[in-house]
Amino acid sequence: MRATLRRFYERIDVDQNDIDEGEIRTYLKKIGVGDGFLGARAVDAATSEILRILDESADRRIQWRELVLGGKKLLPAQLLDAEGRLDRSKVGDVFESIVGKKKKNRDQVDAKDLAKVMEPEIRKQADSPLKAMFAPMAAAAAAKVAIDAIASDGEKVFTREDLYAIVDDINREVDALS
Ligand SMILES: [Ca+2]
Ligand SMILES: [Ca+2]
Repeated sequence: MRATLRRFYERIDVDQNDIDEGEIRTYLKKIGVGDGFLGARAVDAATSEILRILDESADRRIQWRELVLGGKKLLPAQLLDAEGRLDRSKVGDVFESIVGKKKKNRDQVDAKDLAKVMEPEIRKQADSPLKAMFAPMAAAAAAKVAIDAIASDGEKVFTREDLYAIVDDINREVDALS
């Protein structure tokens, strides 16, 4: 089954009462953000980053509305148009740019492929040398979250069709709010 923003939200919000900090941590560990060297630090950093970009109301919880309005920020920034809306006409080019240098499996993107594309962007946005130093770790975490949001249920890779589907799904949810 293709991914939807609603099912992504429900995977994280175990008790069906907003997404809280503990649920973010549990979720990040489940998708492997805490694996390996600096794992605990990666979970802390990714939790703070997710709250920073999504928690508009600053109550350290993510309401469904906040995910709908901010969900696009979990996807590669190149998908956004000048108005900050996800632009489905960019999906083909963005997908090509991610698989660009791959030699095999060019019809699918995994977390490592995506981290390579996200790292320069994260490094550019880092406001201190320390944050820039952790760009590879941040990119690896962001890529794992993005893969989980975009890939079909149970998959660790996404295809061009998956990317079209989640872009359409998020835009539909944004329209449904207004
Ligand atoms: Ca919850
Ligand atoms: Ca909130």
